[in-house]
Amino acid sequence: MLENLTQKLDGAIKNLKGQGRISEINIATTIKEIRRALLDADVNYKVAKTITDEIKEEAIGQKVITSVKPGELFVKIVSDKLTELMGGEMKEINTQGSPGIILISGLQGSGKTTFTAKLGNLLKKKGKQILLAACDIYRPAAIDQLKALGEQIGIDVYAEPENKNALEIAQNAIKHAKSNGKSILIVDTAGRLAVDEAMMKEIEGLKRELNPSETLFVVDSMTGQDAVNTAKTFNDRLDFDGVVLTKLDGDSRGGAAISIKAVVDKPIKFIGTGEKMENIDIFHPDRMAKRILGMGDVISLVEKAQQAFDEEEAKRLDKKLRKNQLDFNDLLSQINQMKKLGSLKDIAGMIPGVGKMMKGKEIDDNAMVPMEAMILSMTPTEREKPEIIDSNRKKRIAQGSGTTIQQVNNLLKTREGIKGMMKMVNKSQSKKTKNKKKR
Ligand SMILES: Nc1nc2c(ncn2[C@@H]2O[C@H](COP(=O)(O)OP(=O)(O)OP(=O)(O)O)[C@@H](O)[C@H]2O)c(=O)[nH]1
Ligand SMILES: [Mg+2]
Repeated sequence: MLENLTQKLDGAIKNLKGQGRISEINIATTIKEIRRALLDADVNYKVAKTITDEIKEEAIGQKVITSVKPGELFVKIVSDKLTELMGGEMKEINTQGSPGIILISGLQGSGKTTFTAKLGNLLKKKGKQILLAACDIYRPAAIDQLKALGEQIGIDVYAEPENKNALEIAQNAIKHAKSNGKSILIVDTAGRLAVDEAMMKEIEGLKRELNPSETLFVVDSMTGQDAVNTAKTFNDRLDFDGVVLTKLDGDSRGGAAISIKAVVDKPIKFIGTGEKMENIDIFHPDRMAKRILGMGDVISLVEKAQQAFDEEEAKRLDKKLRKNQLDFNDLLSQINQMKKLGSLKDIAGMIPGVGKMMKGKEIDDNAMVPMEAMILSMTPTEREKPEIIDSNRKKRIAQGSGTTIQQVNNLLKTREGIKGMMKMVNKSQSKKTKNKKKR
């Protein structure tokens, strides 16, 4: 996510790192480079100019604090400025009402339908009763798309395939939600290729009549400056409550994330980072700023992990680990858990330092595939008692999984490595408990 910008900002700030203090002279190049980096990332020109002017002013005005190096101080100033620019505090959505109604708007292909389902899934995990309404009456496949997603995440979808009146469908969906004990209704609507009057009228009418507790505007971050312009046009007509930036996982240069709040004065509330239902993040300006500056985002990573990991499964594994009984069934289950976290590249970017370390290196999301294939080629007994895997079995496993004997050997070694590590953890844990007992 936004690797290019991170890389360039890092380069710009590096110049300052060796300096004893920040001065008008040594900061000039850095500021210029930061501005260029922002412009290259498609940040709105005015926004880039204002923020760099402010950074400069603040940096020069800083008293010299001997304990803080100028480079670090400067990174902090930039991080604070970026945070402020992206809205400062995280802003929650309003789901009050019976049901609370969330209206989704945006251009064609921006990711509205995908987001409708992702948001439903997120709210469902928080224990809410969700209903999705299919109000895209133009594209015949739209209803089926939402229904398929609803089925996948176990959420009801209200649709009327024969009805050509979006407002009527939405109103019936509200009734349906009420009589079926649903607390939140998310309304997916139709998009157009470009802003056009008919679409604007329709979405305006929906907002007026439904009186939603929250109206969200979904925009594809890969469209760069256009994303900001469309947001402005929609906001002028719709006065929406928040922005959803999708496709931040792709080649998006990220400028939209940085400029939208400044230009439209509406907060970004969610970001989409992939096609899967789990690829949705609540937008936290401070965490995003840290991520952009390559400082990592451990909090988001932990939250993601907590969401993806099945607590029961974690407990079971922990028990086995402590008894030193880890087998390949467990490794397989770990691989499946990892997959739920999202792309390895995104995960790497969230760990401080790792994103930078991996810069320019391709992180292969398929790295786990051979490992998984090899484990799947083992018999149940082999997975439980890997020590019985002799050269004949190795050969069979390699053939079955399309790998080499060397790879099978490596996998077996990996397991030994994990076991060794666990032994160490166990030892230090038991020492800790012993110490506690002493006290
Ligand atoms: N990589 C990536 N793809 C996404 C994301 N969000 C949506 N997509 C993909 O973008 C395409 C369009 O998404 P939809 O949800 O159908 O978009 P829409 O706004 O409902 O489109 P219309 O109904 O035609 O107006 C689909 O292929 C999605 O899988 C995202 O965050 N990242
Ligand atoms: Mg759609």
